[in-house]
Amino acid sequence: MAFVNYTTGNLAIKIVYYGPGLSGKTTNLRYIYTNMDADFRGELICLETDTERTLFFDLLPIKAGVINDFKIHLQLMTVPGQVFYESSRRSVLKGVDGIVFVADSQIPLLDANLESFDNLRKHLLDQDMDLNAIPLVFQYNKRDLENLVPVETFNSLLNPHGLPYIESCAIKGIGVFETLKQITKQAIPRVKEKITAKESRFVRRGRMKVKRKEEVEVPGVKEEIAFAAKEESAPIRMTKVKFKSQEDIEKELENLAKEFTSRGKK
Ligand SMILES: Nc1nc2c(ncn2[C@@H]2O[C@H](COP(=O)(O)OP(=O)(O)OP(=O)(O)O)[C@@H](O)[C@H]2O)c(=O)[nH]1
Ligand SMILES: [Mg+2]
Repeated sequence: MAFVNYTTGNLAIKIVYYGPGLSGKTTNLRYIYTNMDADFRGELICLETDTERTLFFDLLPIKAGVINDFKIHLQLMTVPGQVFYESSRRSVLKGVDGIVFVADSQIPLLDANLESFDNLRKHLLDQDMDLNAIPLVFQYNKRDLENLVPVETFNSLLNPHGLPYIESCAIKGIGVFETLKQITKQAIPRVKEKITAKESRFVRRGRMKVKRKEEVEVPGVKEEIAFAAKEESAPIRMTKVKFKSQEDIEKELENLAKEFTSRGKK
């Protein structure tokens, strides 16, 4: 669930990039980082092994714009795809507001994609979340390679409900910003709904205007965001944390989520 701080006027929305190992999740975040105006994004935090595989998660905070006077922050996170990092994936999914499923389009990896998708469904169910009720976008990545799973096959196996999907080549940035736009377009109205429903139980609180019990406005949340991409890529500077205990990571994840919403008091 998104974190809202009515005193600072900040709203943090958590978007998780999920998918099998090496499908290109971290590559998406790196591309966004290097191609986004530095004023609009924070540092890229990567917790990875010596071989650059994601160990716990990657995190990229993004200021998605001020709408009216509500500041929207996106927390883009990836899970580690390697099968044995189950507990890290579970932790990262806590409180998720939107999911990008990054599939690897190479035919030999079809089963790995399906397993990862089942794994996602299972982790969400364990946390009482229904995959069908969460904003979801598919990214069929590595379309530059040969021997590819046809898009129709992916759609019939992973995406029978016809949700948005993007064919991408994340290393070249093709489809990366389009994916981000699609998921925020879905996630923002949902977050707005949830907050409205939740807060309607309370009377006047900070910046919320309560008219009648069920008629509550969350100021400044609109459905679509224009990302401030720039023409030249920035050199990548990221904070790499090599080793931490699972417990430390869990705490860090919670703090990070809260931290964004408490920044920049008005
Ligand atoms: N050819 C090609 N390679 C890609 C593409 N996207 C990512 N890669 C490469 O695939 C490899 C894995 O990419 P990552 O982004 O690290 O994969 P990941 O999903 O974060 O992997 P884990 O952290 O282990 O789960 C890297 O060598 C990338 O350069 C693509 O669109 N085309
Ligand atoms: Mg990764």
